[in-house]
Amino acid sequence: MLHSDLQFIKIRAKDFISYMGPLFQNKILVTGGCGFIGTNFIHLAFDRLPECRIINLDKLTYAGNPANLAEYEENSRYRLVNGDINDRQLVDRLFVEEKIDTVVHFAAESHVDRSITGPGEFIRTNIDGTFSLLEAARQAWIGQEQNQDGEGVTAKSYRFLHVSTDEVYGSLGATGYFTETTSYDPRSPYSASKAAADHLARAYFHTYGLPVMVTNCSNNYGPYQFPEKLIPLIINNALQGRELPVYGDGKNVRDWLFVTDHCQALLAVLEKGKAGETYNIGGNNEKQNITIVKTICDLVDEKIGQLENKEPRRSLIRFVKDRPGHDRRYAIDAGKIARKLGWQPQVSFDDGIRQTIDWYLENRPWMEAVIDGSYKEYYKKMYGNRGI
Ligand code: NAD
Ligand code: TDX
Repeated sequence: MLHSDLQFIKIRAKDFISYMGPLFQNKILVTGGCGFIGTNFIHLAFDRLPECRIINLDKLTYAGNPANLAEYEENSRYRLVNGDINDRQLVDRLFVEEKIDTVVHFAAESHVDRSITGPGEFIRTNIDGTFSLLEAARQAWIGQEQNQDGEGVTAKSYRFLHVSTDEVYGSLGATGYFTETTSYDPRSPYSASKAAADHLARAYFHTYGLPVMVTNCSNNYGPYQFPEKLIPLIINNALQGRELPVYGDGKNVRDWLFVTDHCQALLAVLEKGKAGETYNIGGNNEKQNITIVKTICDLVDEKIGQLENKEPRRSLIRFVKDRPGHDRRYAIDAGKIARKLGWQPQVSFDDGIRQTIDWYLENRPWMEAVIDGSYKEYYKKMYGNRGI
């Protein structure tokens, strides 16, 4: 073979990689699968991908609840591994043992307020942990086949989906939208740690040809969400007749997406996405926090009646001291994923919020189990002496 032919063959992996193709008998490493979105994703994946095997690597922090997926415990297509994404030996072993060809990376410390009081764990899990996974994938998928220029050659059948957030783009004023080309401007330790992880993930595509895709999604809500986040916290307090804390003036805006719609988008990216690409995912559903809280109050009143003192639940609303550095508005332009992959949200906010409240009403033991001692301590620390 001529030298010039050899040169020709040394094409970067990213030049080979086009759209990914359907998932079929894939071996999927899901990280953080016992958390809110991971749980919903695994339920959807078992429904939609009947021949895939799912290995769920989860450290089972306060946010991870294996009971969410108890129905798969005996299923030969499911394995729960209680471990840390930072444990390189464990992660390397899983790649080899399970012949992992797909990664869906959810594992993270995910709550902005906790990142303000204790940022260290956010750096360890969100940045170091993502680095650990990227390195493990690189070693398993292209490590042996790298040429001297560090160019991977056969990464085509693999995919690494890094699940991220719209918060990396910072805070919007009254107008405008985040697109995939908006500059990063994270403003909390949480969003800064996610931004760092996103940059690392993209760097592994450009430098090593690792087939990475990144998604940046807006605020999710739905079943299995831990009651530190706005919607489940307000539902839980409203059911218990407790005060409903609204930060600042309550006029901060979020773009809400029902969690199953997010998971459908992730499947679309896995199957039809292109390596090296970023996809924004959003609900096109902007609401002020105070509107969300009032809506929940009214729906809970409608479903179970007013408070014992005959007052409506809106009487429980309390404006409290604002979150430091509180981003004012997030809004996603999800045009790219609609155009390129044909994804659009299916669940309206009216339907989604009703479904969510119904789920919490029907699953009171789930809520009771997660608001254990450590949650009570957390709640006291965050809201006990918060003032206005
Ligand atoms: P979550 O907090 O509910 O779940 C996180 C899961 O990760 C838990 O099961 C936890 O045990 C696990 N975990 C934490 N540290 C770990 C570690 N070191 N090793 C292994 N597992 C670990 O989070 P979520 O709301 O389901 O979010 C999932 C992902 O989606 C996160 O990366 C988050 O940044 C992103 N995201 C969330 C939203 C949202 O609205 N919730 C929106 C956009 C993006
Ligand atoms: O008690 C509260 N009162 C209140 O007014 C809580 C918990 C929140 N809020 C406000 C703060 C925000 O403006 O509600 C809004 C939503 O707050 P969170 O549920 O904490 O979400 P947010 O900070 O917007 O971040 C969420 O969306 C993006 C997720 O937690 C992140 O993981 C995701 O990346």
